[in-house]
Amino acid sequence: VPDAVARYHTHTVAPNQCCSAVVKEIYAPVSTVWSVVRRFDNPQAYKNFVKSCHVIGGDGNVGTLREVHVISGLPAARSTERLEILDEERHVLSFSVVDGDHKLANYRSVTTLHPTGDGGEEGTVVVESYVVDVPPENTEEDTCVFVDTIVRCNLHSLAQTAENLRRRNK
Ligand code: A8S
Repeated sequence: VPDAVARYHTHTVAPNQCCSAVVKEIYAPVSTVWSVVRRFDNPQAYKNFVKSCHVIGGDGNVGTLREVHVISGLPAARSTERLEILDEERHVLSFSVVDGDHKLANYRSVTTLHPTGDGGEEGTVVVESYVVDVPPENTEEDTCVFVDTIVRCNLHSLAQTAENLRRRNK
């Protein structure tokens, strides 16, 4: 784990940016978790804030663009996002935010999956880190608290989704 984490979760952070990471243990094999995470075209499979998502360009590989609409009640309605890394062997997905009506300028996240469990039940540790500009009227801390909350919610529902799939596949 340490090598892969250092490799993908070391970010260059400019003075006006902040960076953080969330870690979540999931009681399902990497293959099951990956089957959900790898679907750049279908984030609504586990991201509860996403109302709809449409691929607006690209062939599914790096450079593919999606337009995400989020549920009401959030300080934003839509986000345009670009696939940056999709590594099927190492289980790495990364995307960046390239447009939208929200405050998360230059957002980029990296999600990696790591197997756990020796002998018994197979599990997965998910690491998701991000870098984002701190909006002019905000502090670094408030920005990280806001984004950490969203990412934590997403990984919580990813766990539920993957653990349900695991139960079904047994
Ligand atoms: C993700 C991560 C984040 C998504 C944020 C941080 C967002 O979709 C929401 C609210 C916003 O204000 C910004 O992996 C934006 O999706 C839920 C619309 C980008």
